[in-house]
Amino acid sequence: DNFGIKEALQRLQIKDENLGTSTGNDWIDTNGEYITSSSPADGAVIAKVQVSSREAYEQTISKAEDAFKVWRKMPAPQRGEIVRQIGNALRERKEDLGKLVSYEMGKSYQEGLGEVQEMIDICDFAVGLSRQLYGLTMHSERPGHRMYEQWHALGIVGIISAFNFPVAVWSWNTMLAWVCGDVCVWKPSEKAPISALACQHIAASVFKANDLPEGISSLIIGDYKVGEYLSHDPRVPLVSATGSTRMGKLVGEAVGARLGRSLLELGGNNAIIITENADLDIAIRGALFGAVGTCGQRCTSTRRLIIHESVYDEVKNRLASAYTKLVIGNPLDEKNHVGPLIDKDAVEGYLGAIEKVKAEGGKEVVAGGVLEGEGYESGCYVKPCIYEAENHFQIVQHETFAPILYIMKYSQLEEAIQKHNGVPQGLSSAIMTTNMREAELFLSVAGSDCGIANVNIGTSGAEIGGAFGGEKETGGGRESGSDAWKAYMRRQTNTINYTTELPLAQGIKFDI
Ligand code: UN1
Repeated sequence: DNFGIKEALQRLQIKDENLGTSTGNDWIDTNGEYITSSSPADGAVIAKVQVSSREAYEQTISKAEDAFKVWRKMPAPQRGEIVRQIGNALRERKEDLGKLVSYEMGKSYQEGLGEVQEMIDICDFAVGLSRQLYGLTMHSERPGHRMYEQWHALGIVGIISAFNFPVAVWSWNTMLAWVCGDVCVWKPSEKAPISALACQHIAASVFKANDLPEGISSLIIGDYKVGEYLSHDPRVPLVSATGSTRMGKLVGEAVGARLGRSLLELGGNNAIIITENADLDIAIRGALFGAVGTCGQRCTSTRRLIIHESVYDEVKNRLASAYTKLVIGNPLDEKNHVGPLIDKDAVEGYLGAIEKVKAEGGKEVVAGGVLEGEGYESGCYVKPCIYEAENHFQIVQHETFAPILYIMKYSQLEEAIQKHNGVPQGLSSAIMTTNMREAELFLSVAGSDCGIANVNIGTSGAEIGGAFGGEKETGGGRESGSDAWKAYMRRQTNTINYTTELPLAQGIKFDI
């Protein structure tokens, strides 16, 4: 029965055929076409979902505008209470939702559970945040004047998310946006829309139980054309987009052309520097999970290892031997370490990258290939592989969303850092060293140029408490923890005069 996925789908209110446009508890029928979501685990159809139309989008936006007028006036801690209830609803459905994510996306069940845990964590974070949306006070230069700043809700937040974290990315955005007083319209990846339907049901049930209006949590389904409704719409002051750099440039340009705000969290090309002072047991475990976890389909996946020449052969051999122990198969079966790629297009991308690295002179350390035979019928299972490569190779400069690891040698740390930063992307990074000078140089302004820089842990698996995102082609946006909430609000500076005089700032005299 495929690990109880049928029952999980029922409990998550997923039918064989589902509408795809929702303002919460109301679902809009467009009478239009459906997309079919199949599992890369076994190739079976999970469910169908209807694509949103322009008219349905208009209805959604108008409900969202109405809802914003109510929601923004509710005190932030009360909005936090709603998010607390959503967190509890997610706790109740953690196994079901984790299973669906695993089945629809292909990540291991453990990682599916981990993804739902990230949602629960951001709910907890947002609940606390709802009492802390702090602004500063300033001292006015004028007597009898008071100055301060306050943060107001922004309006409708559009969320475009990717297939690889089909539910957590939505939650990092919505839970913050909701406590900030915004309403959200979500366009999930058309490659994992069923997981999104499940989230919408969970959130909508909480809004309903609290007698809140439709339009606080909305869902639209479709490909990039539906995403364009959001990026071109001046009624959507913020579009938060997670996915490829190609997609991010299109969204950023469209939103920028109307001077809206975009929050972009795009591709990475994450590397680990392994120095001669590394604890190699930790370095190898960190690199292994970073490179093959989620079958290499995290934006934080480890793509490059930059290894000191004195430990190069040992790292290479130990990693190669660890790769032989990887068990690849159905992600719902907990004995397997690595599941499938998302679809056959991704398999093509993986095979193409292997061709390219070979053509550019890369040397095979662990061979890749598509798996065939029993259990691999979906055609999406591939072997994680390792190539010795040069940092300047075109294919190494490019993010391939697959378990291909490029390894290279260095002799001086400065040179390693140069290689490390010598790619167009700047998301996550790590150094493996027990030497304090090496670690601090890597974390200094002359070190890693990424949004995330770690010491003695891998590049993936960031906690929600920190701001998540990166520089350069990664897009510059920050989601999740720290003060990332500020992107979801508008800042207002207020000056109040409580005297009978009217002095002008900068000492300007203007008397008549
Ligand atoms: C992503 O791949 O888009 O740091 C997000 C990590 C996860 C999030 C990844 N917490 O690997």
